[in-house]
Amino acid sequence: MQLTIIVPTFNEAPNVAELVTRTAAAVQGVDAELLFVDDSTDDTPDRVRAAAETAPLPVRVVHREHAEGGLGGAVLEGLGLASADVCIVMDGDLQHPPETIPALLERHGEGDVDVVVASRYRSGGSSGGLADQRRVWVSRLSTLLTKAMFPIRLRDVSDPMTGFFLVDRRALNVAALRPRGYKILLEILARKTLRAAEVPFVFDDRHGGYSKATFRQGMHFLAQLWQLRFGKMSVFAVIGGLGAIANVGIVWALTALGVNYVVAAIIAAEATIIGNFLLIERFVFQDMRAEASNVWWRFAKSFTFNNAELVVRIPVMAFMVSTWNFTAVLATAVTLALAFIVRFVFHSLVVYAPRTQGKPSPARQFLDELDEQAVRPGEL
Ligand SMILES: Nc1nc2c(ncn2[C@@H]2O[C@H](COP(=O)(O)OP(=O)(O)OP(=O)(O)O)[C@@H](O)[C@H]2O)c(=O)[nH]1
Ligand SMILES: [Mg+2]
Repeated sequence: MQLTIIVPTFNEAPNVAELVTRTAAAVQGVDAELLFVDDSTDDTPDRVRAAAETAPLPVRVVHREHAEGGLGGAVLEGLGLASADVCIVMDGDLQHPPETIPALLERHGEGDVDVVVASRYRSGGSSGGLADQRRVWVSRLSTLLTKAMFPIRLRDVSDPMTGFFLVDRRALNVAALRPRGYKILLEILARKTLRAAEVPFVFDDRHGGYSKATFRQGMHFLAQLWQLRFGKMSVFAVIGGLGAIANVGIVWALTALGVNYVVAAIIAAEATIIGNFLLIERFVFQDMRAEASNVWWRFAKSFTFNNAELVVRIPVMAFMVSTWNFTAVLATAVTLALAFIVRFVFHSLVVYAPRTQGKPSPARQFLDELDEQAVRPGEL
C-alpha cells in the first residue's frame, strides 16, 4: 500500500458519504486506503461502513471507546494503525478538499521532504472557510506566535496549525509525540527537525455537521505551545506565579471584609495550594497521570509537601536574616526560588512518579482501599 488517508472524526455523519466519494475520485490510480479514527457519539461509524461497501478503495473505521487525547490522540492512533508509511491527515468535514491530495503526493514524490503541509497561507491558498472574522484573527495571531517561538523548525511552514498534511511516519518518533491538544502537526514539526514543504489549498466551508473548535481548545493550544517550547517547568512556574497573585488577592479581599489577617493568610494559602494542584494536574503533568498513583493520593502528597514547605520556609528565612545578614526581601526571594525548584522536582519525581510494580506500602494499600470504598455505589 502506498498511502493511508487518516480522517479523525467526531460526529461527522452528514459528511462521510461525500468525503469517501470525493477522496476515492482524487486518489484514482494510487494504491490507497481511507482510515477513519472515530470518537463519535452519532452514527458516523455506521455511515463509514455503509460507504465502504461501494467504495472503490479500502475504507476502515476504528471507533475508540475512550477518545484518549481527542483529535490529536486520534491522529496518532491513525499513524500507528496505517497500512502505509506515507500518511495524509485530513479533517472529516470537507474543509480540507480531497482534491488537494494529488498535489501533496506529487510534492512528496520529489523525494526531498518528510512532511508536506497543505497551507491556507501560501499564495494560491485561502482561509476563506474560517467561520468568522474572530476565527480569522485567532488563527493569524496564533500562527504568528507559533512561528516566533520556532523560527527555525517552522522556517519553511506558513501554516503550522493546519490539520491537513502528508507525513512519512518513518521520519517520526511516534512514541515521543504527546497527543494532547488539537494541533498535532505543530507537535510533529516542533519535536524534531523534519524536512518540510508546502502546497497551497483553499480552506472550504464546513460541509455539514457542527464545529468542535472551542475556547477551551484555544487554551489547550497555548498550553501545548508553551510546553513544546519551554517544557513543563515553565508552565509550572506560570501557574505558581498566578497562585502567588491569587494568594495576595484573597488575603486582601478577606481582610477588607474584616477577617483576621492570620486566618485570611491561612485560607488564602490553602486555597492557592488546592488551585495550584488542579492546574498542574491539567496543564503540567497531564501526560503522567495515567501511570501515576490515583488522584487522591497525588493530592495528598502535593498538599502535604506545600504545607510543609510553608512551615519550613519561614524559619529558613529567619535563619538567613539573623545569621547571614540577608535582608528580608532577599531572603524571601532566595527561599521562594529554592522552594520553586524543590517543589517542581518533588512533583515530577514523587507526586507523579509511575506506580511501582511491586507490592504497595501498607499506607498506600489502606488509602487505596479507602478510596475504593468511597467511590463504590451505595446499596440501599
Ligand atoms: N477522532 C476525533 N476527531 C475529532 C475530535 N474533535 C474534532 N475532531 C475532528 O477533527 C476535525 C476538525 O474539527 P473541526 O470541528 O472541524 O475543527 P475546525 O476545523 O478547527 O473548526 P471549524 O472551522 O469550525 O470546522 C473534524 O474532522 C472533527 O470531526 C475528537 O475528539 N476525536
Ligand atoms: Mg473544520
